[in-house]
Amino acid sequence: MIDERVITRAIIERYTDKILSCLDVDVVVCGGGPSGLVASYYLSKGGLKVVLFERKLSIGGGMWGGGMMFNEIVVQEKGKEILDEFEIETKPYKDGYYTADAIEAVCGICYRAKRAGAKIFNLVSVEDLVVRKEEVCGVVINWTAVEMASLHVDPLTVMAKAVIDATGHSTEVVRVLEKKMNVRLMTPSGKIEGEKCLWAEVAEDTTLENTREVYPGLYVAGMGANATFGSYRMGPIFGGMLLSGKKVSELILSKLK
Ligand code: 48F
Repeated sequence: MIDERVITRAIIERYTDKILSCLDVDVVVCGGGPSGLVASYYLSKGGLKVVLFERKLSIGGGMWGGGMMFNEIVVQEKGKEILDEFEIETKPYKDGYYTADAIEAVCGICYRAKRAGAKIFNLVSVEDLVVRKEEVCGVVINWTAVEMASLHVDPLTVMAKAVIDATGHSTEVVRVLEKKMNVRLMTPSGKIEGEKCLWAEVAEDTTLENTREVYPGLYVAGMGANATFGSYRMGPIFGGMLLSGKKVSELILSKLK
């Protein structure tokens, strides 16, 4: 016999337990695209308590659609090594280029991040930060549905030792800090430098260089790193995103461990 009351109670209780266990964590990852998911995996594997908030219903960001909805992605040798770790199949294309199925890549990375211990919440947007003594020490979250309906509903907070802005092109979290706190970021101008047009070769390298702390307690990874530090976009080659997720995890692990 199936009792609807049990189903409802199970969902509410389990979700409540899950979110209660994430109110004070080591790392909050904002955005569940490739860089945020890879970072969550390595950070969790390294023993840190990690929670990821993704605005949309689906995790995966810009990876599902490959290039222009042709759902294949391209990675170079170093990116392939990360996909190998996730046991995602890659096929050699030309010297130094590999392809992978975008769906397998998203699902595989997400699955392993979760199994490594990361808590993942979809349908939740990071709308603000908690900043104390010139250091980011938490995020302010709300249901995406509240945001979409422009409802006047106050948010809740999650405290963290480190926050990663992995929100992609929009660099939403860094933008909030810049707009509200009038702070000097660790960029050349002290502000968000802004994304440049597409140049895959340069952008892939600079994504890694730009993956770093941009303000005490706040790190940038993925496309957001290039947008913050004023570099190029790269289009549907994803090695830089994967490597950026790994690099930000190493930076945070060496700081917190
Ligand atoms: O854009 P996205 O995939 O970020 P990424 O990891 O990868 C970029 C590539 O997909 C591609 C590219 C190159 O290869 O240029 O664009 O840097 O994923 C970002 C995720 O963050 C979510 C958004 O819905 C997406 O899934 N997001 C954005 N703002 C917020 C957010 C927010 N304020 N709170 C929660 N999630």
